[in-house]
Amino acid sequence: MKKLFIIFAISSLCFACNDGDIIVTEFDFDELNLNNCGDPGGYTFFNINNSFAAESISLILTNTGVLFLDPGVEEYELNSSTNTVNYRKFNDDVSDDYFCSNIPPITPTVTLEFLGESGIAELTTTVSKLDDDGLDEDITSDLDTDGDGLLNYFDEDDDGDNVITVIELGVDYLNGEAENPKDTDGDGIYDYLDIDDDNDGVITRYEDANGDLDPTNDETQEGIPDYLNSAISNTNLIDQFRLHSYSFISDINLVLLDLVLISTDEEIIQETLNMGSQNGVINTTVTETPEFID
Ligand SMILES: [Ca+2]
Ligand SMILES: [Ca+2]
Ligand SMILES: [Ca+2]
Ligand SMILES: [Ca+2]
Repeated sequence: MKKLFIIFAISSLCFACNDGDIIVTEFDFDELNLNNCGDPGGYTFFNINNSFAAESISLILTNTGVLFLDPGVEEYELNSSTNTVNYRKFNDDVSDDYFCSNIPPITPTVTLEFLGESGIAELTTTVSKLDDDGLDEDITSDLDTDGDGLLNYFDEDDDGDNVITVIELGVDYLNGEAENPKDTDGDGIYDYLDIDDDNDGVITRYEDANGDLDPTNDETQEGIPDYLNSAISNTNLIDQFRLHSYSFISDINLVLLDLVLISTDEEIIQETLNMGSQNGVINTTVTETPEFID
């Protein structure tokens, strides 16, 4: 068996046989071209290069749980049956369907294939959650002012009074005309962190006469909601949180380590092969109602 030991150079790889013929090819996979399909239990990752040669590098992972939800690094041992890597060259351009459709297309045909015999697949997931509530909140902080389980940076109602932060900040603050967020009762606690915004002794969440979990639409005196009117103290015992929403985006990077690729008569060893990154592998809006705990 011909052997060649290569330390991977990120964008290109050439290897030659002992007889001097150049067999492969440039590995020239775009780092931002990682793609995937599949579901919990079986994911396929692939990176296609149709620019200079019709070639692909792919990884099938089986027996996984749900991926992409939690930040961190997961490692998977490669083998030739359940967690498999393939490097392939084709006789024509190859599409995503080749990897993702239930019935793979008949064409193009594979002209050269290497199978991963061993190695490690290292999947790094980065998650960002944002509430877009008008504040520049510290995404490294564990602060959860209202104790509802949603950290402030992805909690759109930071004080848990059922009036969302973007409303409680005030228009003047949002458009840059006020230096500080609104503090209706002047007690030194900004409304978005104040559970009793008018300081009348009835918390804002309870000044919700119609009980729709929205204190902004309850006006005993026209033009001013009860929760901002210290002359009105309606009490409606509501110990529930409103529905919350925040954006959830996860990005991934996939690297193959100590990879041993074999074909019928060759073996390649690579210390590191970066299969690339995929931004927004999940890009969605999460809605949930935090559990109210006394
Ligand atoms: Ca919270
Ligand atoms: Ca917030
Ligand atoms: Ca408030
Ligand atoms: Ca009031």
